[in-house]
Amino acid sequence: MDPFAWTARGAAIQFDLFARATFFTVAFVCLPSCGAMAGSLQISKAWTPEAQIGGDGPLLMTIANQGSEADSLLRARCPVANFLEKHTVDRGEGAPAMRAISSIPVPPNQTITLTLDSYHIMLLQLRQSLSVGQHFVCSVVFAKAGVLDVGVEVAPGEPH
Ligand SMILES: [Cu+2]
Repeated sequence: MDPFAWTARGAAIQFDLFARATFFTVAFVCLPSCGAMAGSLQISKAWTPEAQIGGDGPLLMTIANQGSEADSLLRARCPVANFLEKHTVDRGEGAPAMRAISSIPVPPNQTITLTLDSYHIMLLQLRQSLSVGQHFVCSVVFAKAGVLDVGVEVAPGEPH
């Protein structure tokens, strides 16, 4: 066997084990749902609907900026998805359409809620199926607040 292929396969298996370990650890530590806080930002009610492996789905959450400076959500990474994008929804002529953007603005002294018809994060190419009640952790990176580890719940709607 080609040694490079073997190495790549070993790395993929290690990553998969890591993702599973993270997934199950969070399931125990983070019930029913986790809040995360860094600097003047607080994230709550992070959730995603159920979805099939290989599919896409929105990652939604509430972000409270209690500071007097604007921040912005630069990127996110979740063990359950191969890629993530930040999206907004354009409403021109015709049907509303999602569009990838480079960052999501988080204005000062405001609480924003990501929704499917406004700013949101999109999980692309899910590495596993997601069913209601599961939990996982995503890293969300902000320009000023830095990295927040956010517990995400798979839910039929916004958690209470
Ligand atoms: Cu989207």
